Amino acid sequence: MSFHAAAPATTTIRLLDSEGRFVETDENAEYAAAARAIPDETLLAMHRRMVITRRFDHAAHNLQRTGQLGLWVPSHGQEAAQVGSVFALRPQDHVFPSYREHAVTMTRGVEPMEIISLYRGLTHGGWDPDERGNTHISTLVIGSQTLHATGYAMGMRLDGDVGTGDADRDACSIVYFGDGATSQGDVNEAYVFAASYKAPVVFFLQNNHWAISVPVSVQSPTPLVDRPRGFGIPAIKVDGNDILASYTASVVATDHARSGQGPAFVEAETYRIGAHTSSDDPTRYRGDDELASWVERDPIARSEGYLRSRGVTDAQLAEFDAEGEAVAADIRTRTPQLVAPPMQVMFDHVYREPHPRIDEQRGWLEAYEADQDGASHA
Ligand SMILES: Cc1ncc(C[n+]2csc(CCOP(=O)(O)OP(=O)(O)O)c2C)c(N)n1
Ligand SMILES: [Mg+2]
Repeated sequence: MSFHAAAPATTTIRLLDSEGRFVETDENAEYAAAARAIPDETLLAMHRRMVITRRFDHAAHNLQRTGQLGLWVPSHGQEAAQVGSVFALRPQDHVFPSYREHAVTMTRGVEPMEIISLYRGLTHGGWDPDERGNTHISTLVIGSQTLHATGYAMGMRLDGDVGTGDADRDACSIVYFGDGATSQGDVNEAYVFAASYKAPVVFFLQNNHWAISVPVSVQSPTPLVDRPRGFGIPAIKVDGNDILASYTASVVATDHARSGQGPAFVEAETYRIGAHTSSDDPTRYRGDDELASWVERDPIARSEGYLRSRGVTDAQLAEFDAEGEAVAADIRTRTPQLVAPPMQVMFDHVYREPHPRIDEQRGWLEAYEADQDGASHA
């Protein structure tokens, strides 16, 4: 399915209604055909990942409320957008997440405790992309990861890793960012470079309607999906709480990028059910009715409805709940046991190679600590 032919520009691709019933229309026909071909094992694997992430997210939030984490960034409500997109990736693709993509990073092999350690303030990002499915560390500087992903994709193109037709070689990068990030200069510069250099990068926007307390209507008078089109990047909007739409659109977008035709863009319309972070109180700026209308479109309930219509049993679904509970129990046990590393490690990953200014600062700290030690023994 070609990106341009896939659907009219004004369509929001939706394949599951709020009860999880399959919806087929003239406009979504190509996506519907692709969705019907998804094997049951993939549907189950995606559902499992969503359920585990939701349970992990709640447990981590509770750990923050009991003082075990410095901060938590909830992902509740955005599971289908994240899981559908990451399941479209191949091992050789590279992932550039922001701070809320727990389902994405865990699917690529990041350990739950690595995410927990980050939000306990014990690491600067804490994993090696080479060992974690080419998952680069979470970027908290809004939008800057779009440039990292674009630059990486430009390199992939220079290396000849696009358009060879070899499924194990052709690669793309995917970058996750939010509606608020679209207002950053970095994001728009990334669009320019990606389009000009035909970089194999997929821009995956999770429009969760809020940038902390600023509604998306303030970010742009035009639909966000129209912006990349102005830069020459083909773009599609999907119901981001619909796992089938998120997955099929991401397959189309990543295939487009890997084929050498240049960047692609997916806007997944979703909603942040929880607070922006554990430091935020959303009742100060949004109403109960808005929240309730999105709770009704819960991505996990819709996926579950669809799976049941395909004959998945209570017992199978209960297994995923049990797995999620085991992950939650594990982080509850292990988080209080985490040990703070020596202060010097904060210099370790500033640069990949040794750097004289960093060595100088590390040396200063060591001398200072030795001096303090000496003073306390005097
Ligand atoms: C460059 C920069 N400016 C401001 C901030 C403060 N900040 C943190 S999160 C956020 C809102 C981001 O909203 P959005 O892009 O929609 O992502 P979401 O949190 O909704 O997932 C802001 C302004 C930041 N981290 N980096
Ligand atoms: Mg947002």
